Amino acid sequence: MIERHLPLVETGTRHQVHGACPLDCPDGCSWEVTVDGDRAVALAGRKDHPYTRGVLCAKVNHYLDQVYAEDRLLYPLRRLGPKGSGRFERVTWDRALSEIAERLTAIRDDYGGEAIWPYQGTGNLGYIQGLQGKAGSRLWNALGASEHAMTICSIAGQVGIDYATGTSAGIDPESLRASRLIILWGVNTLTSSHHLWRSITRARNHGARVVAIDPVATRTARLADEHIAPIPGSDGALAMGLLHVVVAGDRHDRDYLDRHTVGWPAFRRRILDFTVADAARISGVPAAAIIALGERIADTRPTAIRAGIGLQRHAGGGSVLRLLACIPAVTGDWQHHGGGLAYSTDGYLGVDREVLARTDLRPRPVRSLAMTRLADTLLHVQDPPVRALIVYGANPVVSAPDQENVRAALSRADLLTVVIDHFRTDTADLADYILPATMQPEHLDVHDGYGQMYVAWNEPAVPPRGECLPNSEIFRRLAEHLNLSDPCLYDSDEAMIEQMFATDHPSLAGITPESLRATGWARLSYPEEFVPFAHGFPTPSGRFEFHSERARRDGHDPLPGYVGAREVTDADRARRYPLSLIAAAPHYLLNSTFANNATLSTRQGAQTLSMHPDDAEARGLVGGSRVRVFNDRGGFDAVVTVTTAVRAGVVGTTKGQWRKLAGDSTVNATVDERDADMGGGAVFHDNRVQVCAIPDAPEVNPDITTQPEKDRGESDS
Ligand SMILES: Nc1nc2c(c(=O)[nH]1)N[C@H]1C(S)=C(S)[C@@H](COP(=O)(O)OP(=O)(O)OC[C@H]3O[C@@H](n4cnc5c(=O)[nH]c(N)nc54)[C@H](O)[C@@H]3O)O[C@H]1N2
Ligand SMILES: Nc1nc2c(c(=O)[nH]1)N[C@H]1C(S)=C(S)[C@@H](COP(=O)(O)OP(=O)(O)OC[C@H]3O[C@@H](n4cnc5c(=O)[nH]c(N)nc54)[C@H](O)[C@@H]3O)O[C@H]1N2
Ligand code: SF4
Ligand SMILES: [Mo]
Repeated sequence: MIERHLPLVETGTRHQVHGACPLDCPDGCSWEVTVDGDRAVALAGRKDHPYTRGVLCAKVNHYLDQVYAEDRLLYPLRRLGPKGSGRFERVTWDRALSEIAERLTAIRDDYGGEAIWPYQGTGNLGYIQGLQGKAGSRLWNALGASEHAMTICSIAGQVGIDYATGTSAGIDPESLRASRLIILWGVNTLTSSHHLWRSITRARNHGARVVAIDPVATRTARLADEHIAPIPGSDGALAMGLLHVVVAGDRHDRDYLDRHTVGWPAFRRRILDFTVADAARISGVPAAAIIALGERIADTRPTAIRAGIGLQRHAGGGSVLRLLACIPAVTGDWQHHGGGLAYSTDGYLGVDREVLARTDLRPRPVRSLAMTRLADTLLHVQDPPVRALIVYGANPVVSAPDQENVRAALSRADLLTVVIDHFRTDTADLADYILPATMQPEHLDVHDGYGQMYVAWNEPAVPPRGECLPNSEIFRRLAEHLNLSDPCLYDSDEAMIEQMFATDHPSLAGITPESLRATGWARLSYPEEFVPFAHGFPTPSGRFEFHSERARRDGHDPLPGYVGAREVTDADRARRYPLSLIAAAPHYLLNSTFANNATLSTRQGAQTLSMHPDDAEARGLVGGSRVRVFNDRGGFDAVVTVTTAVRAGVVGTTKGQWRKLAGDSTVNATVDERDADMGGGAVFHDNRVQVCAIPDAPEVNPDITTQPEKDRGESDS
């Protein structure tokens, strides 16, 4: 009999237990759960945490509502009736897991392990229960399952930056406090990572200027000193124009370029050949604004660029981040605290990830399946076909591109689909088995954040509701039902944490599992004024690589340059679908998480579509008009907001709403399953649509679709 490793839970009267937010957010907050008896009664940001500073966010303030929600999954369920009928029956864990194990074994015998696709999303970023540690990897590797490629979020930009700097981990975002010019490029900081605003405010108090570059006047852009609104996907041209201003004015840092970079002469020629007029024509940004910002960049040390993930969801997404990394190399900003590019800090926590993943357990090399090619892979890939899909921490019916085909693919009668989640999501509706997972106060985990430099411990605070189990425990039990013998498949959560910390990586100096468990959080062991590339770059040459042999070998241009969007720039498509749609982060939801929360979904309001007055007038639309937003892939309904916050030709909405709560379909019904230039990244914002009124639909009072931004009686961060 295998020992069960359920988390230990203290019981007693009111006490505090420290933990961390598990969600896919750069801020990686540390929190404190107040427990009364065996119930979590309050959740607050850790006051002593230098990044969280006692404040969570508008979403996670409602996290405990979700823990105790009536619609929370509490027991394993098995499908009754045809797929998608929505009828399930309660079964025991043993029954569910033994039937799943039997099906997986048969599939593996008939088609090989690669017919199994473990489809892990971003619902939990933990090292034990979530994505950072690729929870479940050991089991999937022992089975020889296909590898799951995380292409849905930030990969294109990571690959692009890596060609130039040798890593995708940029500067410490908190170093922005020392910046004199901050460029928030394709990021809606106040919605998607609001804790950074403190560092920005500190810089501003010392005279720094903040420029937002976004096709949409977001709440972040509105609070910046200057807003530049390029055509979506044209940022590479804008970056080249800015570089042209710096270099043509002979304001580049020759000394830095000589000592720390390779390929400068060729890249310099490319910059000089790309004129400000080219940049203005392609980006739609007036030449005067490009010249003014280029001169400001030339004049201001240190300048920091905070690039968002939204920026790279286009065909040229890798190339544009590669170009943004070049700006601080040309100006020499990489050598200054407060200068350089901040994109992700993923990688600074130097734990041993391989000991968690254990790819050595694979019986043979396996194929990799891209998360963003779910429909195509399930419908068309053979050799072997995918016969089992195990979905956890993900809601692909909502979040993946090509929604109509994702639904069709998940409706395949011959596909075994297991969904492990907290709620009956749109994806769970199409499952054969739904398994209930614990939520953050109910399990053990370790976290970092991809926009800060801390590590955090999440101690289980309360017993799991119903029969919920941690992902890690579900995988241990499944391994047992599969009769797998490798002892590492049965390691406890604590044992895995010990293993991942058993490294002498300098970032962990002074940090042990025991010390972390005691304190709840620690700053990684990097200098307070951290300048990551002060002494060189982790590239093959040890320098910043304008010219990259690795890029050339991977089939890319060896030099950085502008690569345009695909649909946005397609003239033929533009005739049929004249509007470029951006579906960015919603303020009150986190991806599709919280869409079933009554308070937050009310605050988020109906699916709105922001449209420029000219585009609205041309279609006879007014604020509150109900419209269909569509292209040849599918469509969704929305309520129009007429606003100059978007430029003409661009419409804006948000991701994340559940299909079954929003109507028949949501934004990703219009998005193509297509790769960006690098890393197979997704292209959510490189999407053309048409919009028409829904005949006879009553107008909706636009004031009730989204509540006024500042009048909600609670902190709106
Ligand atoms: N409240 C909330 N917070 C979140 C999330 C959420 O859903 N809700 N999601 C989390 C996740 S998973 C991620 S990856 C991050 C994402 O957060 P961000 O990095 O902020 O990314 P997005 O919201 O997709 O897009 C950011 C901005 O980029 C703009 N944009 C789109 N296309 C272009 C372009 O071509 N050029 C320029 N310059 N700008 C462009 C959009 O208009 C948008 O305002 O946020 C995380 N935080
Ligand atoms: N149109 C458009 N689409 C987008 C984007 C966009 O900008 N525009 N952004 C994309 C981005 S950046 C991302 S990251 C993806 C995110 O897409 P997904 O990875 O699918 O994330 P969510 O939609 O939040 O779904 C996460 C699910 O995990 C569940 N979950 C949370 N914690 C746990 C746990 O501990 N165990 C288990 N088993 N389940 C858990 C939650 O309840 C939720 O149902 O969406 C992408 N989709
Ligand atoms: S800001 Fe981000 S990390 Fe912090 S509580 Fe909210 S979602 Fe979690
Ligand atoms: Mo993401």
